[in-house]
Amino acid sequence: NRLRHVDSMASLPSGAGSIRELNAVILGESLASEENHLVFPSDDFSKQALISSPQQYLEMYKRSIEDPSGFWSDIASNFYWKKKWDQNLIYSENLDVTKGDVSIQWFKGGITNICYNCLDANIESGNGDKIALYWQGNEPHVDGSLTYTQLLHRVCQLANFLKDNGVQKGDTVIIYLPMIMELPITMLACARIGAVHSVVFAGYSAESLHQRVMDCKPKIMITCNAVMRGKKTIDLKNIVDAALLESSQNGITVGLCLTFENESAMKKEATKWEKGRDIWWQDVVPKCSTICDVEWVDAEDPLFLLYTSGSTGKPKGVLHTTGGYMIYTATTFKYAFDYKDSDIYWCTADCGWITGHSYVTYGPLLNGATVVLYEGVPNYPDSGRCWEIVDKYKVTIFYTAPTLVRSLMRDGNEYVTRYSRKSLRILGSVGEPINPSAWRWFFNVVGDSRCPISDTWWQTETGGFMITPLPGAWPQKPGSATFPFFGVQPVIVDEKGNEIDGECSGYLCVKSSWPGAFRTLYGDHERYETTYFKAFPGYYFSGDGCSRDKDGYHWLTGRVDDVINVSGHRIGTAEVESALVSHPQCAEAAVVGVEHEVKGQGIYAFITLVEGVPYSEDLRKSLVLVVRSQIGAFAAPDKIHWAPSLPKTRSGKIMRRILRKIASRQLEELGDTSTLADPGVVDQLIALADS
Ligand code: 6R9
Repeated sequence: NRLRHVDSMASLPSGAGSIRELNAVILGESLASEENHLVFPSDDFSKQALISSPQQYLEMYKRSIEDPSGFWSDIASNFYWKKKWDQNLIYSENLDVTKGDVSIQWFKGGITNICYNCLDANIESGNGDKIALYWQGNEPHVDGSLTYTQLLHRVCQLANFLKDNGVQKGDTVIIYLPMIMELPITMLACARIGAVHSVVFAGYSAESLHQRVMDCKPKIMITCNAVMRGKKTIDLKNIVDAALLESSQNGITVGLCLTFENESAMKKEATKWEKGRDIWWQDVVPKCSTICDVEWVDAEDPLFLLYTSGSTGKPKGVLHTTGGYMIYTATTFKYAFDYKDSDIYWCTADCGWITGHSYVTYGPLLNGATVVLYEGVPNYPDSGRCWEIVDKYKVTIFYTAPTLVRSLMRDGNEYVTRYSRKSLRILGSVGEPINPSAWRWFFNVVGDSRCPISDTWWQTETGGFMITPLPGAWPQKPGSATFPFFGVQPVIVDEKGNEIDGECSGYLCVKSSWPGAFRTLYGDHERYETTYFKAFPGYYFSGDGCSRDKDGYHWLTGRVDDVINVSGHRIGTAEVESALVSHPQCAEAAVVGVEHEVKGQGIYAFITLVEGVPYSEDLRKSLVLVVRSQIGAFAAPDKIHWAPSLPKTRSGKIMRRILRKIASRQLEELGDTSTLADPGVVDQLIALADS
C-alpha cells in the first residue's frame, strides 16, 4: 500500500535490453507512445549512470521506504561521525498533530560537523589540491579559485575570528553577502564552530533585513561594502547600516559588523563607516590562524535559519539541523545529478536562497565537487554570458531556474549556439514548474538534445530534492518532476485530506519524515504545526497542488496558498500588501499573482486610495517604490490596478478568486458573484482595468 504509486511498475522483467526497450516493457505501450512526449536518456548515458534503470531505482526506493533505518544508516556510514547515532533509533517522528507535538529527529545522539565533512574529510581522502570553488566575477576578466585545502584555511581563519569575538555554539550570525567566495566561506565557518547562520539574500531591503535581525538577534553581522550586478553598483553597506540603526532603535543592537571590501565594486574609502562597530574583514581575518578545531555537535543541533515567505506578512525562520540535512543534501545531489568526481558543477542560484545552501554549498562540497560561483547577472555583458562561463570552466552540470531559461529563450538561440557547450552532460531546473516549451528549448538548444534535465521539486522546508528525475533511470516527460527521491512518500489528497490514487490531482503532501526535513520555525513551533501539519493531519502539507498521470509521473501545478512565485522567489501576497498599505495614501491593497511570460508569475496589485486622493502616475510609481524599499526590487508589483473598492463577502473577506480572474482578464469566468456584499464593485473594477 505504501508503495502504491510504483506498484503498477513493480513486476519488472530482468535482463531487458536498452533502457528504451526496458521502459517500453515496464511502462506499457501507452507510455512509449508519441503523445506522452517521452524523452529517453541515451544508452551511453544510462550505462554510465549511478542509477541506470527504473528497476534499480525501484529496488532502492522500495528499500528506502520499507527499511528507512537500514537504507539511511548505510549511506550515513560513509560520512565522518565523531560518535555514531543511537543505533536503535535512527529516526523518530510524529507528524500527526492530533497525537501531540510535531517532532522530527534523525541520527539523534550522533556527533558530527558538516564543515568537517565538507572540507577536512575530502582533504584527508586525498582531494586537498582539487578545486573546491571557482569564482567568476561580474566582469569576465575577474575571477579566482580555491582548492579544498585553501578553502579550509580561509574557513578556519574566519572561524577563529568569530570565536575570538565571542561567537559560540548556538549563537546566530546574519550573513548579508553577494555571490563572492566569502559567502560560502562564512557559512562553513559558522558551521565549523556550531554557530547558526542566517543568510539574508543581498537583494532584500533594509526593512526586511531589520525584520530578520529583530527575529533572530544575531551576535554579529557579516557583509561587504558593495557588489556589481551588471553595470549597477549596489551599496550593500548602506542597507546594512539602515537595518542595524532601525534595529538598535527597537532594542536589538548588533555590536559588530564585519565588512569585506569587495574591491572591484567599491573602494574602502567610499564606504560609510561606523567606528567601534564596523571592522574590515581584510584587516583582521587574514591575521587569524589557518587551523581551527571543530566544534562537534549533535546531529539535531541547529545548522541554519533561512527566512521564507508564507501566507502572513511575517517571514518564517525555517530551521534546519545538522545530521539529517547533511546526509540528505549530499545524497540527493549525488543521485539527481549523477555526480562523478570529474564533474564541474554550476548552480546559478544565490546562497541567499535554499538552493544556494543545499546545492551551491553543502551538497556539492560534501561530495568533494568543484563548484562554480558567479557574482553577476546572466545577461551581462550580453545574453550569452552563461554559455561563456560554461565553456570557460568546462561545466558539466548546469542547474538553474525556469525564469532564466525563459528569458534566454526570448533573447534567441544565437547567444547559445555561439558557444560550444560540449562539456555539458546534465541540466537541472528548480524554483517553479518548467513549462514544456521552455523544457524543450533547454533540452534541444542548450543541451543539444544530449543532456537529461533534472527538474527538481523541493522547498526551503524540505532541505533537499523531494520529487526529481534520476537522469539515467527514467524517460522524462517535459514539465514533469517525475518520481519521488529515495525515502520520500508523496501523497495527493483531496479537500478532506483523503489520499487519492491513480490518475488524480489535489494537494501535495508527504507521509513520514525524511532526513532533510526542517524541524521547526524559529521561535514559533505553533506556527510550524499550524502551517504545515494542521490542514491534513498526519501529513506534511507542501502548499503546492499536484497531479499524477496514469504512468505515475508527478506534475506540480503551483502554490495553492497565498504565496506568489516570481522568478522562482516565494513572495507572500500579505507581505506585499502590508508594504503597500504602509504608503500614507493607500487605504487598502489586495495582491494576486498573474501569469508572466518570463517570471512565471507577476505581481498584480489592486489599490484603493485614501478618500479624496486622485490616481496619478507619480502615485503609481511611489507605490511600487514603497514595495521595493520595504521588501526588495524582486517583489515590485508589475501592475497597479486602481480600485475604488474591493470585492468582499458580507463578512468582509476579500474575494481573491474574483480578483485573480479580473487580473488575468478571464472575465467570462468570474463565477458566482452573488455572495458579494456589493456586486457592482466588479463592474467598476473591470471598467478601470486598463486605465
Ligand atoms: C527550492 C525552492 C518552493 C516552492 C514550491 C513550489 C516551487 C520549486 C519546483 C517548484 C514546480 C519544481 N517549486 N521547485 N514547482 N517544479 N521543480 O525553490 O524552494 O524557494 O522554498 O520555493 O517553489 O511551489 O512550493 P522555495
